[in-house]
Amino acid sequence: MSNWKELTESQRDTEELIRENLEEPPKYHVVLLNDDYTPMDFVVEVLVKFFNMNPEQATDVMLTIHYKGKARCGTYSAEIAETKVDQVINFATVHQHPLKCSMERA
Ligand code: TYC
Repeated sequence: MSNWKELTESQRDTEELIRENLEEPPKYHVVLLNDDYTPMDFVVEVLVKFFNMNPEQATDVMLTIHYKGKARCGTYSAEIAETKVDQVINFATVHQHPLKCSMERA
């Protein structure tokens, strides 16, 4: 292999690496799911506490979940979305509610 070919190949690899690293990291929606047992007030509390909603917004979102089955509560980087899901599930578990929370690629 000639030195020139090696040079252009390594240059192409470098350019590819730069392009990959310039891409925006993926975002994730954090989603709350409806169930028949978690009290409405508790869901409102979760939305205020972990998703920085005011009580009116939180009530709207809770009712959307209640009537439609689920709703997006916020969109974050992978690490932040994972942390929110863990926090919500831990908080619900401690209070013995079966509230489900997951993340979806935005
Ligand atoms: N469906 C629940 C009830 O009637 C309320 C609820 C709303 C539960 C949203 C979960 O993510 C949820 N008590």
